[in-house]
Amino acid sequence: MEMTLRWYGTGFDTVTLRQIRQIPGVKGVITTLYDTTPGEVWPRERIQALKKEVEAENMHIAGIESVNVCDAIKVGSPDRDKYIDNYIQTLENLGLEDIHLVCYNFMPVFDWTRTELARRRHDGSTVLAYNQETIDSIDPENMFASISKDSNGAVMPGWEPERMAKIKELFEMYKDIDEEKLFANLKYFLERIMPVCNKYNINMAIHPDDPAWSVFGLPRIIINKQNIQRMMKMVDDPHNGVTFCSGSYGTNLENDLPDMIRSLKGRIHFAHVRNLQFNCTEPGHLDFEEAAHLSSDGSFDMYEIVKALYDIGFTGPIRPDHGRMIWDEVAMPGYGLYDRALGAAYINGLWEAIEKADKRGTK
Ligand code: CS2
Ligand code: MN
Repeated sequence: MEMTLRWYGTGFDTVTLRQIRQIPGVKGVITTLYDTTPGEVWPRERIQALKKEVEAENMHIAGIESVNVCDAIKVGSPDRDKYIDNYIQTLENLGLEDIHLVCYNFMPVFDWTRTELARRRHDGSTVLAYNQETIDSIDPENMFASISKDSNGAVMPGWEPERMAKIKELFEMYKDIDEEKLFANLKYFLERIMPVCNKYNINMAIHPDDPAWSVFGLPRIIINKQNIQRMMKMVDDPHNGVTFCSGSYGTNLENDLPDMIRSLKGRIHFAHVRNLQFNCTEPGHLDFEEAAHLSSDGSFDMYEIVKALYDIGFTGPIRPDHGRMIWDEVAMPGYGLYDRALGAAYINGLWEAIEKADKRGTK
């Protein structure tokens, strides 16, 4: 594996490349052109400029998160081919710049869904949290307004104000889309982009739906082992793979994370590692919050997750996912420097221990 950190780019991120470079073992960043709109072509010059900026701090771009897929492609509108052509052109431009990993998602309307961006924990840190009763009581069209006051002024990925301003239209676009149609539209998209991925050896890594079930009556498909297997079989190409995100698949307690990782051997191109703390597991009253990465701070066994990645011979980029807001940092919720740096150090420690035990034959 290669330890990385997500960076939103100058002007969008409170964290600098130099700070990232100072986290032990981090030489790669996962980045994006944050001001592009889904559906538009990423100009090659802008990709080059981004690369230069990262390389000037002695790092490299380990992958892109995300090249977002526009709604026309997800719903399969008559004009989708035009947008897929643009996506292919973006992939070509990335390939020409020697970038070989692209994370994306196929979630309708919302990217991740949380009900709070700054829930206070026992230790005074603040974290993103999800409460089912709150979800059930709010109008999805007001979701953005209800949580954005805690965003510390940052534009949250997938929750861009321009998109949220069109929320009614978005729901309208998806009204006839069920899971089968979404699968079919994903297949169509993947079949069209695989040739360019093969040409430039670009690994496509679909991010799971977060949380891993349907919200607000919208269909969600990248939620469990069975559906990912279906997604990979329907376009059976090694470049059609996944981002294994423990914090997203882990929202659904039926998902056995280490078992899922083992079943995805060879097709996990990117890993997001984060821990969740479940406060209530009763359906209808489910409540969880994002914990520190350390196993004992939350509900997951992080050793088993990292060990499963080690055991399948995972060599791709890995990153700590959302962190808590600690030490009075003011940053995009989930994306401060401090707790993610602690997460990176912890995951590095787990990996080193697992690797050394393996080499000594005492796993
Ligand atoms: C990320 C997602 O912050 C997060 O939860 O893991 O927003 C992820 O970047 C997208 O879903 C990938 O397209
Ligand atoms: Mn993730």
